[in-house]
Amino acid sequence: MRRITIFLITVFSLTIVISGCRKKEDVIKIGIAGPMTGAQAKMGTDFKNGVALAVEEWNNKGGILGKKIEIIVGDDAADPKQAVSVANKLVNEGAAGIIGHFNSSCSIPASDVYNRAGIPMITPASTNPRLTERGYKGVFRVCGRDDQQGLIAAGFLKNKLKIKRIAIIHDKTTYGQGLADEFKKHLGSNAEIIYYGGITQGDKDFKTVLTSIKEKKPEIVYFGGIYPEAGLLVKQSREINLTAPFMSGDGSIDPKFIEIAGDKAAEGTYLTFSPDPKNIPAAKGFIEKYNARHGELGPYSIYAYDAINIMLSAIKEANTTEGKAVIEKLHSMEFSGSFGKIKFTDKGDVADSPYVVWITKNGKFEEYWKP
Ligand code: ABU
Repeated sequence: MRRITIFLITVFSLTIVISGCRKKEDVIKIGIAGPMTGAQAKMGTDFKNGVALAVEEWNNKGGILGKKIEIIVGDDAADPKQAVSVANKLVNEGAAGIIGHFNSSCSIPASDVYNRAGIPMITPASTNPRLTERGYKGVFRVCGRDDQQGLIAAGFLKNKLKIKRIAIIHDKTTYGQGLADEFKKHLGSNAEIIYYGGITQGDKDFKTVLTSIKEKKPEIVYFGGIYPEAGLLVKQSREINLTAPFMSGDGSIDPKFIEIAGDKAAEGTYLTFSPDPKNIPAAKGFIEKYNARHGELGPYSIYAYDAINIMLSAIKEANTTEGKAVIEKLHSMEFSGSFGKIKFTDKGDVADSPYVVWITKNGKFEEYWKP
């Protein structure tokens, strides 16, 4: 009897182990990482929505390598320490690749984890140059870089607005301060920087710093940071009658910025970002699908869609989920994305990533100036 019991327990345990292994191998897991909660949760949601649409399309066509694709979501809450925990969790759960993170301050430390694990990551949105300057072969981005974005913002002030008295605020993050510094560097000695200083992400009252900036009579206020603080800065500027136009980067170009600032206060704000995808024929199909399913496109929904499509195409072409082979494929392949052809440089940046200047008008963003 005892023998039979041991035999049955062994068979039962083996069945669990085998079915557990089989379950693991039945799907290809891709990790999606970004701020899913907190003030920047809209960006994480945009990522998830873009990625989910692509995965649905792939799964409807049968998946890849005979397997369905499964998304595993990691919420970094825009916090660098949480990003590292999330990265370890996604690796331990068997992610074959990562789409994320949003914040450069999260993507950079998380990429150490993915690099050690030998799996590729493609960020749709992290623009700080340092991300792809550390020699990690498996780190890619489909967006541009802040050295390119800062150059365009400075060129706009010099060549189009022709103004010189500039106040610069940043949010002390890798992205925000990095972008502010690139902008300042490219302004050169012609500009008069009448204020340069940081605020803290998550703070709600910026009237003290704005009052001190107002006294210096800037012709424009530039902000390196993300839309929650950008919206409050613009709203509170107008409340204290600081009327100088406001300019920011890709981290602020979300409808939430206008919602927080209010239509009237946000009117005339300049923002650097990539050209309007609505004018790009290859993006039409995705935009229509996204609008029908989720409403207005977020700035990085389309980048997330392209990023996952590139990752899945590389897995398909490599004919394996083995990290080294997929990374090699990502370096060698050319991909037709929503913005046109995408080819990665040796560093993992996109070879071509144009920036233009947008403006807010009547509660909407529209393209305004091309260099
Ligand atoms: N590039 C927009 C904000 C995300 C980041 O780079 O931190």
